[in-house]
Amino acid sequence: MKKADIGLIGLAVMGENLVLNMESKGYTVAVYNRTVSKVDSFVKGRGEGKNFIGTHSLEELVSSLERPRKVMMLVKAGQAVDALIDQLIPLLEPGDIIIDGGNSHYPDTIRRTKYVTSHGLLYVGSGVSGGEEGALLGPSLMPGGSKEAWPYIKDIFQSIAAKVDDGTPCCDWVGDDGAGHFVKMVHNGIEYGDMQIISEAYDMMKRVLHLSHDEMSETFAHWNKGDLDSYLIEITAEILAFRDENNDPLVEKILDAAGQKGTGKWTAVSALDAGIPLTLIGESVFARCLSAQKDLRVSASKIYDAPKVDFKGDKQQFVDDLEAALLGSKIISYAQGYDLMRESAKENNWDLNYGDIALMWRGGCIIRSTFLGKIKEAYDKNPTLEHLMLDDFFRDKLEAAAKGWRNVVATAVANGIAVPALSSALSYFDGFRTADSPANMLQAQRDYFGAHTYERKDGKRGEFHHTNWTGRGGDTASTTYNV
Ligand code: 2AM
Repeated sequence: MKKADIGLIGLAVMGENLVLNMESKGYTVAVYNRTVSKVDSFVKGRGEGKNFIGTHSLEELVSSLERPRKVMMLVKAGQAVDALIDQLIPLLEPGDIIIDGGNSHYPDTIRRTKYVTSHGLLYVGSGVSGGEEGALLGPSLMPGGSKEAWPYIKDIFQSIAAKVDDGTPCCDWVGDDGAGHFVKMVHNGIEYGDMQIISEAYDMMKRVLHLSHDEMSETFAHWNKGDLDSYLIEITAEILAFRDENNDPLVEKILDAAGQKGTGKWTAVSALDAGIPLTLIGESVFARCLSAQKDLRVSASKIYDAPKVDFKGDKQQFVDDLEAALLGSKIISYAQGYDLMRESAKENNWDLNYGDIALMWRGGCIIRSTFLGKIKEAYDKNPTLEHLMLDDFFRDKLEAAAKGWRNVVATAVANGIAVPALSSALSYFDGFRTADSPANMLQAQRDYFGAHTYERKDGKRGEFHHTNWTGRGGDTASTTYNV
C-alpha cells in the first residue's frame, strides 16, 4: 500500500481542514485521533474518496508514513502535546519529524525542541493562522524549530499556505526552536491591537458623529480601498451592515464584554519581560479586561456624570481624521510588535527575517493587509532597520496622520470617550520623537530616595554619579539595573 506523505494527529475542525487542504494539493495523509471513532467518521465523511489513510493507533499511524516520517499534531495546547511527544518518541527513528501545529506558548516549544532533538528526532513548532477557513483554503504558516526538518516539510507547507498576488506563499522558515510560535504569538497580539483601534473608531463614529450603521459600514468599506485595506476593516464593514431578524443592526445587541484566549496577554507579558514598550497591544489587552468588568462599569455609570457629547466640527473632516488616527496607531502597533520581535530574537538567538515575517502575514491570517506589503518593502530596503518608525515611508505616513489623529484623541478626551489604544499610540509617537524625556526627573528621584545613581547629560554613558541631595543621605550609592 502507498505510504502517506505526512501524518496528522487531532481531527478537530482545524486538523480536518488542514488535511483536506493537504490532500487537495496531491498529498496522501494518514490521520489519527484519540477518540478513534472520529477517524472513521472523517474518512467516510468529508474524506470520502480522497487520499487519506485512517489509522486507529499511534503505531499504525507511524507505520503508515514515508521516511523520514512527519507527524503533525493539531491538538489542545499544553499537556496533550507533551503526552503525545512521549508516546511518539519510542515509535520514531532518528531523522523523523514531530510537528506541533497547535497554539503552543513559545517557551514550551523551546523546551520541546531541546527534548525531542535530544532523542535524535527533529521538532517543528508552527504557528497556523487564518482560522478554520484559512486551514482549509490557505493559512499563514509560521514554522520554526529544527532547521534540518525544513527541506522535508517545505513543499507541503508552502503548497497549502495562502499565496499573495504574485503567488509567493505566506509561509517560510522562521527560525530556531520557539521562533515560529513566538512570531504567531506576536501576530495574535497585533490582531488584538488592530481590533481595538477599529472598535474605538467605531465608537467615535457612533457617539460623536452619530452616524447610522449604514453610514459607518460605508465608511469602513471606503477605507478598505485605501491604506487601511485589510481583512479586519472589511469584516467590520460587513458587521456594521448586518441586520438581525428585526432589521436592527445585530452588533448593538451583542454584550460588550470581550473574551480572550490569552495570546494577546502572552505578547504583553513578553514585552514587559523584554523591557519593550508594547503599549498599544498592552492597552488592547487591558481594554478587553475592562470590558469584561461589565457589572462594575454599569454601577459606575450611575454615579459619575459623563460630559455631554458636543461636536460642532465638519463631519466628513472628522471621518478623515479617524482614518488618519487608525493608520497612525496601526503603524505604531506594528512598529512596537517588530521592536519586540527584534529584542526577543536577540535574547533567544533567533535570526529572524522581518521582511519574510511581514510576507507570511500578508495573506491567509486575520491581520492580512496591504499595509504588510509596505513593511516588507521597508525591510527589503534595509534588512537591519532598527525600528519601523525610522523608515522614510512610515515616517511620511505618521507625519501626514498626526494632525487628524491629534484631533481625534483631543475630541475623545474632551467628550469623555475612552480611546486607550488610539491615545496611548499617540503618546508613544510623541514620546518616541522626543529627544529629551522627563526621565531625568525619575533618575533624580531614584537617586534622592534610594541612592540609585544617575548618568549625566554632559558625562560619558556608563559613568554613574550619586548626589547627597539632603546632606543627610551619605555618599554610598546603591546598585541599579536597566531593563
Ligand atoms: P479528541 O477528539 O479525542 O478529544 C482538539 O481538542 C483536538 O485535540 C481533538 O482532536 C482532541 O481529541 C485532541 N486532544 C485533546 N487532548 C488530547 C490528548 N491528551 N491526547 C490526544 N489528543 C488530544
